[in-house]
Amino acid sequence: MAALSRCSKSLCSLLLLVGAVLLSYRRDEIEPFEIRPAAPVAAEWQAPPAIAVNRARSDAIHQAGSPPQLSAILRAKPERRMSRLRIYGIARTRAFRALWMAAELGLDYEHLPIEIGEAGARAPEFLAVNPNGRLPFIDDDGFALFESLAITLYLAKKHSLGKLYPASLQDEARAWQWSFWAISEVDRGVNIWSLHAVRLPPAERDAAKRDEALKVIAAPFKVLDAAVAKQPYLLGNEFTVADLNVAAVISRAIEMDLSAVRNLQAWLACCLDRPAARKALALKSKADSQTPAEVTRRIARINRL
Ligand SMILES: N[C@@H](CCC(=O)N[C@@H](CS)C(=O)NCC(=O)O)C(=O)O
Repeated sequence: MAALSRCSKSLCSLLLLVGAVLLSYRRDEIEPFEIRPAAPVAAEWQAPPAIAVNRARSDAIHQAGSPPQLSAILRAKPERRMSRLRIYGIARTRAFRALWMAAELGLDYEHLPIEIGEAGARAPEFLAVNPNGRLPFIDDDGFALFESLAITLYLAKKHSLGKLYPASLQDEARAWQWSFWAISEVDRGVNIWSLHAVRLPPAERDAAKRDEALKVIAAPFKVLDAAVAKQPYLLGNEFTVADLNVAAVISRAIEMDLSAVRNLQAWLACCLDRPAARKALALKSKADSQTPAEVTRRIARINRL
């Protein structure tokens, strides 16, 4: 009997030992996938300190007036210096998109028409506000943002929810759909076409690049043509941020032969005829006409167009 009890005791110890080994093995196995509780979220979101620092740097640029081009800009428009919204980028660039949206919304903003590259957006002063180094970017009362269509979507949602910016979840998603579509399907093609058909000096235009660009945009243009054949605007009967984004991205296509896509042509002309679009286009045309050939060459080189 005593032998039996000794035997069952050692059996129990053995089982406990095996159990402990198995448990520790399983813990080793699952630990990397363990889900830990998230850090508590503050009741009200606060801008991280870096953004405040950036705004301070952006203010410092204004006060110092550096680089020289910027001090000239500031001298020309002293009354606007206190605007909460600053739009950076000469209107010839994708800054045109942000300028159009700001005009649609009737915003009080300050436009800082800085150039691309080392002479502007990639100068240390501007990289401090926008490390992405490309145009456009905005500083909205300390909130820094780059990517042209993120800027237009942000401004429309902030100032025109339910009008220029759709109120319903599905329409909002369709506005994103068209915006991402424009950036990924047609932005580069239209840009290459415009450089090699219009903007570069005639002797430097590359016909092969121009024709290839037309081939690339042909299919997406048919998609857009069909979308605006069945209704006046991309989301229905009203002009929204979806129209502004797509029309702004392909605005230079107004100079193409669009006879194969008549609905697109009529829709684009209608969007670009809006008073706010005309205002932004006037800035863009002026900047285009003042752009020396050397800068146009640099645009083609930097952006590999
Ligand atoms: N996807 C970006 C593209 C920005 C972009 O490429 N901007 C051009 C001017 S239109 C630029 O800054 N190029 C000069 C460079 O990359 O240094 C946007 O839509 O904002």
